[in-house]
Amino acid sequence: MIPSIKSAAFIVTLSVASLGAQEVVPAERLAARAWYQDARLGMFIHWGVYSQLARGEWLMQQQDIPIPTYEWLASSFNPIRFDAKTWVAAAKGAGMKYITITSRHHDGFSMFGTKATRYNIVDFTPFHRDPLKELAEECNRQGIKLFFYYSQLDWHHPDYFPRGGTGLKTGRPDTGNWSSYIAFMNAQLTELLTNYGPIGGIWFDGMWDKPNADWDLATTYALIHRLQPSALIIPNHHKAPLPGEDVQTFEQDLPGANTAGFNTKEIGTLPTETSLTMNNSWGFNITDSRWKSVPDLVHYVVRAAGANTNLLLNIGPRPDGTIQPEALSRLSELGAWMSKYGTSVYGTRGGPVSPRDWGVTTQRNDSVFVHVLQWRDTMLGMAPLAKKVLRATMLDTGREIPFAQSAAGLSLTLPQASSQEPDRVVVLVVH
Ligand code: JFZ
Repeated sequence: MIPSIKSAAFIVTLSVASLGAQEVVPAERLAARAWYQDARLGMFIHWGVYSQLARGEWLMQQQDIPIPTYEWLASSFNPIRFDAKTWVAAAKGAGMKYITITSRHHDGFSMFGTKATRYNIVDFTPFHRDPLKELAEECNRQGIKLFFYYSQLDWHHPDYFPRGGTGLKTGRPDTGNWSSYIAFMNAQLTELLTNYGPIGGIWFDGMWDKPNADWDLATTYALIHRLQPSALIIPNHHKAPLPGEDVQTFEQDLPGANTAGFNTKEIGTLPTETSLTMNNSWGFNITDSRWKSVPDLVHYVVRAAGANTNLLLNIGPRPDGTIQPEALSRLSELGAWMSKYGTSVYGTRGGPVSPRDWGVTTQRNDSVFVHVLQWRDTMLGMAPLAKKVLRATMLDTGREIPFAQSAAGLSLTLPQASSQEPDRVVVLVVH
């Protein structure tokens, strides 16, 4: 008896450590994860002191900007045209269900009112307002969930010591107390989870800077889940999920793909997300004009949904608080597509046929949505479905289309592809 009990316990421990699969997750958090998966599309916002430099969010590190110089930049930050209502309306108009915004990026500047440091937007700038509070209130009014991006890496805080791989030339003395730094982060996270109403969750980033440090994640994760039991923990550590985490996120790649070079191919059992830039930058970059086209953005949303993954699509607002017109127009055109075709995306999970070059499938109850993305012809042959197809209609017109189902697969006779439509969506009723 004893050896088998032991080995059963061992198996549980192993899988907790590797995939977080055997943890006891409270019902409210499981419900929050399901809500999150149903949402499918969110807005990522990178906005901070760095936006003034108009060169992305890494310039402090890339140009070795010393702390006093960067502090001057912070002290002059005054986004007088920031309007939470406009931002939330832009997200909502794009068909997005949540917003994930940088509360503090690697530069260490807090974009919210905090008692843990004076280096924050309320106390350190002439703006004196708390944009996260304004956003939280507006999100609440417009029915959008708000998540906070929070950098564990800090190029400014003296106690971020010993240092990691970046932020080495900002001029800090070679001393510092790591456990004070962890306490500082926990104090800030407590504020973020206490002062802004119900929060969707925390999106962590930067642990990769010091992969071997003692981050004491267990304490921080338990703190978050104690303060808000349905807040999700979404870490961008580029590793397989750890205990306490709720979503596995992938940067610029669908799960399993690794064009970015730093994403893991280990996929756990948690909900997944892909974050994506709309041009090639996260933070405002004034010369980055490599904007993705609207059809490409539609394809990203649909390919993510077909891979059972959320898409977190980024904007980098300007330092005055306005959003570039190139981004705004794409958001509203994406929203127009979502309002017409969103039923084949929202509330779905990856469909019965895994992603293919020609497109993807999604499903909800007895509906399977066939998304034909990359196929010029009218005849499409698909892999076999386990269930019987009762009816096939086009989502946009509601017209029935001919189909034939056999052991070899399913063939669909589609209307002609049109250059106007990025996706021909077929609704299959299956039984
Ligand atoms: C991280 C941030 O550094 C970046 O500024 C942005 O916020 C993005 C969403 O997340 O991006 C990374 C992090 C680590 C690596 C690459 C990009 N890495 O280890 O190569």
